[in-house]
Amino acid sequence: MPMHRLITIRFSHYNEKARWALDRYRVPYREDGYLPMFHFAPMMLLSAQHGMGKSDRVSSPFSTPALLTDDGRVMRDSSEIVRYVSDRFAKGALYPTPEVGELEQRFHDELGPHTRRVAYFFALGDPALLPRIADENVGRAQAWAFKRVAPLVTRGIRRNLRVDRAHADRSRDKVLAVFDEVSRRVAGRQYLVGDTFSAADLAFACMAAPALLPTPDEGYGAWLPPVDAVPSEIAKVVTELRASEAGKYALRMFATERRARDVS
Ligand SMILES: N[C@@H](CCC(=O)N[C@@H](CS)C(=O)NCC(=O)O)C(=O)O
Repeated sequence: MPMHRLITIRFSHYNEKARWALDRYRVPYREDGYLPMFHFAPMMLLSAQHGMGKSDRVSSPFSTPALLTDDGRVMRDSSEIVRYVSDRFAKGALYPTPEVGELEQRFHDELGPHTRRVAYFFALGDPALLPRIADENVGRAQAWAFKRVAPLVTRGIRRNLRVDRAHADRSRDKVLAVFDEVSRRVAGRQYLVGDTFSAADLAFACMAAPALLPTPDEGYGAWLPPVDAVPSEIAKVVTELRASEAGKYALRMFATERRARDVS
C-alpha cells in the first residue's frame, strides 16, 4: 500500500512540526531522517523529480521537511504539511480560526530561526555535542560518516545561518521577547487560541524546542541534547525559559498533546 514518506533533518524543530501533525492523526508514514548536509542528496533527487522547492528568509530550496503523500503530492514546508494533515485527516481541526495560521507564520518567522541560531551557537562550540547528536538521531553508517565531515558541516552552518556570538546574542533577545509575549498570552489559559489545541500551539511548542530542549520522554520526536548536557551559559537560559509561563505551556503541549497521541 502506498505510504506517506517524510524526509527530515531528524532533530530539526521545523521537521518536528510535520512529524507531530502526522503522528497526532496516525497518518501512516515512513521517516527518512538525515543529519545536516546528508539531507542534500535526497532533497536534490526530489528537486530533480518534482521541481525545486521555494526559499524564503528562513529556508533554502533544499530545506526539510518534505512530504511525499500516498497519492503522489509533494510538500516542502512544515506549515503546508500541518495544514494538509489537518484538512485531510482532521476536518480542519488544527486551524479553527484564521488567527491560528497567522500565529503559526509569526512563530515560523520570528521564533524558529532564532532558537535555532542560539542552539547551534552552543552546540557547534562544544566538541562533544555534535557526535552525540549524530549517534542519537540516525543510524550508525550515517552517524559515522557525519562525524568524519563534522568540521565541514560546522563551517557551512556557521556561514549559512550566521551563527556567531553577535548574531546569537541578538537572537537570544528575540527569543526572550517572544517568550515574554506568549507568557502573557497563555497565563491562566490552556491554549493560545480558543479552548482547543491548534496549529498555533503546535507551532509555538516546536519553534521553542531548541530553547527548551525537551527530551523524547517529554514528548519531542527526536533527540536534542538534554539541559544537563549543554554548556552552562546556555543551560542557564534554557532553565529560565523552561520555568517561564510560555516554557511551561510549551512543555505541557508536548506532554499532553504530543506524547498522548490518542486523539479522535
Ligand atoms: N519554511 C520551512 C523552514 C524549514 C527549515 O528551515 N528547515 C531547515 C532545518 S531547521 C533545513 O532543512 N535546512 C537545510 C537547508 O535549507 O538546506 C518550513 O517551515 O518547513
